[in-house]
Amino acid sequence: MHTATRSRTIRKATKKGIPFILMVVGTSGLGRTAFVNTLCERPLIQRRDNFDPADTAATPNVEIVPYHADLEMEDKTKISLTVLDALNFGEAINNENNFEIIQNYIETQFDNVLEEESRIKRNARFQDNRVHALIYFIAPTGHGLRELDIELMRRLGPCVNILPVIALADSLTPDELELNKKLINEDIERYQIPVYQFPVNAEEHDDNLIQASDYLRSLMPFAVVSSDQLAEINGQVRRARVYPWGIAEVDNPEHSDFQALRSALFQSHLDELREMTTDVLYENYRTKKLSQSQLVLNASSPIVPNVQTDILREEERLRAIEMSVQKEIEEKRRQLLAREEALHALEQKLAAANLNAGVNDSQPNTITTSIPTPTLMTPTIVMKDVSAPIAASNIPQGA
Ligand SMILES: Nc1nc2c(ncn2[C@@H]2O[C@H](COP(=O)(O)OP(=O)(O)O)[C@@H](O)[C@H]2O)c(=O)[nH]1
Ligand SMILES: [Mg+2]
Repeated sequence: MHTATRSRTIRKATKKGIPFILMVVGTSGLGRTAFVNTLCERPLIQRRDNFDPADTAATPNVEIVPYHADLEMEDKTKISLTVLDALNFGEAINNENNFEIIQNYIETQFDNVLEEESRIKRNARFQDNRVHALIYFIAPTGHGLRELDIELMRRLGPCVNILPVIALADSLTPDELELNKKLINEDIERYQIPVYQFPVNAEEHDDNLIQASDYLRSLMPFAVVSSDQLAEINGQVRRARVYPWGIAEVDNPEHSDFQALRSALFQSHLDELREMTTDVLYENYRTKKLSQSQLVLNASSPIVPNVQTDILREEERLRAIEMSVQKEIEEKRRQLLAREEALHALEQKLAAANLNAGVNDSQPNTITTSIPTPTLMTPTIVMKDVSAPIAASNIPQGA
């Protein structure tokens, strides 16, 4: 379906607002809280004033804290926004654990969807909590990326749309900012960091989206200035950071890419980021996960043919025993019949002899009753008699 058509469908269908889940990651003090509050135009995250320095001494683990806001855009689009603030990131000596916690969080949301999709009866109240975008805050060092930045983005890029931003951008001069962007982009290329790629394919997307994408791509990584302060500039009230040496305006494209980033997230690329998450990132994860479980199955699969061969062999063995028992019974029967016939012949002989000697007819019975007749030999007795030695001797070798 064409993106524009799909977008309208989603928007129309969503009375409560389009769900959008945004994660913010960066070391403390890079302005995550200020950015979120500027983005939502309200103090969604309270700044931690009662900050206890003892907290940092223990280098606590990363903690992902959710915040919720219902937003209404200028074009009346409603967004049901969830912000996930990753606290304490990059504060440990070894940050391996940090990466893992964030990655696990994102992948768990994929796992939940995967589990829900494979259910026979769907849960009507299931919450799809897949993360649609991750804003990664890069320190305004004037150099390129730090090892921490490279590692985090490389690990998370395959499972979430990463939008890198230069934090506290007003602390750099325009020249420094330009150089910093160039160095970061070079590092992204050199280390093949899978950050979000604004779409280029004009056949799949409408012209407006491609145009917006071209512009946004040229700004990456976005220079961010956040502020909850208002300043009067040329008779207009604007959000800005005011210094004795000048003013940095949040919404002025000459000072900051904040407006461009906000409209990308909440307007031009809202559907695109959501679709990228569900149709590409999640699908890739799902394929990987399913092929992994297939591999596990294959690795253990020799057990399955083994079990089957064992069952077949056992069946064959039992059939062989059954057949030889059957044969033995038949042989016994044949022998008994032969004896019966011999007896019968003997009886007739005796009867004839008696007749010749003139003996009474009633006497031959004494002879017949002293020999058991075949009818007295019940098949069960025969089975018991023959099965034990036969079974033992008929087990196929190596069964
Ligand atoms: N210069 C400048 N300072 C900022 C900016 N955003 C936030 N700050 C300040 O940086 C400090 C840390 O910001 P905060 O939002 O609490 O950072 P967090 O630890 O990442 O949540 C605060 O004193 C903010 O006022 C910005 O864009 N530029
Ligand atoms: Mg904060």
